Amino acid sequence: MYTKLWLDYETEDSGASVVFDELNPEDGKIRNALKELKRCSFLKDKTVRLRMIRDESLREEGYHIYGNDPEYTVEAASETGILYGAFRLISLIRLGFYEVREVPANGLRMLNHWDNMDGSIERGYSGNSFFFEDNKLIINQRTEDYARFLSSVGINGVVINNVNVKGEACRLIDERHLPQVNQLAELFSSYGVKLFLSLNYAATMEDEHVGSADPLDPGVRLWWERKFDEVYEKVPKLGGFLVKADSEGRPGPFTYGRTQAEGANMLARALKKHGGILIWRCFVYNCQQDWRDLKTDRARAAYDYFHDLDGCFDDNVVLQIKNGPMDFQVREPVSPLFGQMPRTNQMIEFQIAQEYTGQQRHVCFLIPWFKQVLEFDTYAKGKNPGESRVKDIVSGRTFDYRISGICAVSNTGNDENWTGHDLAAANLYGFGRLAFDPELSAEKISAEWIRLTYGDNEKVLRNLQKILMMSFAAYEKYNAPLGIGWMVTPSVHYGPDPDGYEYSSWGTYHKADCRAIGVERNASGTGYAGLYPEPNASMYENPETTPEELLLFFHRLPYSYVLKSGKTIIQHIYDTHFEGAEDVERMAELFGELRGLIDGKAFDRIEKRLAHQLWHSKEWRDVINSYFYRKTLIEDEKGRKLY
Ligand code: GCV
Repeated sequence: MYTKLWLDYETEDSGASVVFDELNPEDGKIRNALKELKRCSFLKDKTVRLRMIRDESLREEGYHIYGNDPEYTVEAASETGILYGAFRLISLIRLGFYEVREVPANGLRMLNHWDNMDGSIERGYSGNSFFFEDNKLIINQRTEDYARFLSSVGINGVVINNVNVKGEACRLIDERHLPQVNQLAELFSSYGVKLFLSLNYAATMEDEHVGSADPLDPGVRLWWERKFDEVYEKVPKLGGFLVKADSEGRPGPFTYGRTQAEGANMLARALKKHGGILIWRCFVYNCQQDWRDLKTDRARAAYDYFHDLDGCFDDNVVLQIKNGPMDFQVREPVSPLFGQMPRTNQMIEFQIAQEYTGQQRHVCFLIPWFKQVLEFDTYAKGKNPGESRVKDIVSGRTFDYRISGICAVSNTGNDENWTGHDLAAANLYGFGRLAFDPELSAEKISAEWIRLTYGDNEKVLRNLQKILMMSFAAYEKYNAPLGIGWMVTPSVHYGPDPDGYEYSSWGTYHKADCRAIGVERNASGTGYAGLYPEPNASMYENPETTPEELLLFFHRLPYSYVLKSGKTIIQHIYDTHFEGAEDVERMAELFGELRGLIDGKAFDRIEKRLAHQLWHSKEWRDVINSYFYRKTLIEDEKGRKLY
């Protein structure tokens, strides 16, 4: 058994009576819309008219919903729009109905699963995969419920296997798995979601007749053409492929002295006639760096490898760029690639799997953070407001991209509650809603999720919303300070270990000594700050104008440097770490007040995780504060206990 998250309204066929207008009730999406409306007992005695209309402004996925109790109409220009509209109507009725006309802002709204075919999940914190077990695909009711979740929040694409394609996953595009891949593609498609696969770039190496993965080798090209012909014959609705190349041990075009564009285009051309798209990741960097090397800056890597290739990628390639230049730290600047490749399709990659943000054992509602990233103005089109914020770029508006959008590394697994921490489901729901409509506020999204999941009790809404809305800031406070990142335990990425990555090959250093901390990334350092268009380059160049939450990411500064608050860096570190743990204490209290108001099993699960978070936040606090105390021997002004 598993919970049904925000769609927990299943009852016997007792919902709305549905009238069809200009549409085929036999279409899979329409059938699913009908099924959904029939499931809702609160729609009993209501009539819902589903109407297909010609209205270009609604495009492929928009809808118009209007009506007065007990009669409602969902209009759309496609079956997908009708299905999304039906889901939206259901939540609107539960939340308080008002008329809406909505069209998604982003073309691609995807989830990436890092699921392996043996059933494990890389960076998975909620059990095993529900897509794979023992090197086989799983398709069951849970798969369908997952498709319902995605569709209900407007997610329209899913990559089911890990970008690190290994073992049996290399054979996911072979005859033996394709019938099931097709079954899955059909199932998802009937919910308006396209299926994608991650691809092993070097698959051709395993064919003894080819023995190469050089993108300019005609034998390699021919192999992929034939392979995609076979795949699309068996899986006609496949959306395309995602590739991680030349990164963290994955093979890629660099092995042959070719560029990332040559590698991507080779695959994209073979996909073109099938209408498939190729999503190519920009997470390319040297993970064998010498920590003594003070010149190489990992933060620059994606920009240095990709920026000059603008205009070289085919039009069915889209570059998938992580939100920041490093790797999903709790605070990073926005990747400087956004806005600086006007002739190359781009999409942004977030991570709702909480690899560095508490691994779904800590509450960390990420939507306020994602909003900050999306609102960041790249000034790529000069100073006109609203033209080149990250959200304008990835929605394709700024440069008229043919393909663009938003994706996130998924946080789901086969745990009873899907996401390990019950409250982590707010990130799944919230990501979908935000990808559909980046204008939604984090407050609105969290309120919707709470009410759809836990009902309308005012206190539940108030307390849970407070917990969610304070959680990201709390986590940031007890984590690595002022944007410096990477004070986690290596490899598992959980718990504090301030020097864990300091003398490693991963390029992630804070360089704390007894006098100063931080990496100089302005012109006198690695020059990273200068990669941004003005006025951002100048803003980051100077510590006085750098946003303080990123101060140590951009600058190396003495502990005595005074922040705008009037506090020194060292005092700020002490204070924020004490505050972070206090915030968690408050979160646990707020939750404790909800005993008896939410389902007992869910209550117990959340209470246990909050107790762990409280203990762990104190561990973070004491380790980080003691680390800096021992480095600097500077006392806490408030005389609190340091070790
Ligand atoms: C899938 C980080 C993670 C890896 C992950 C990688 C990536 O480095 O720790 O587990 O690999 O990002 O995004 O490809």
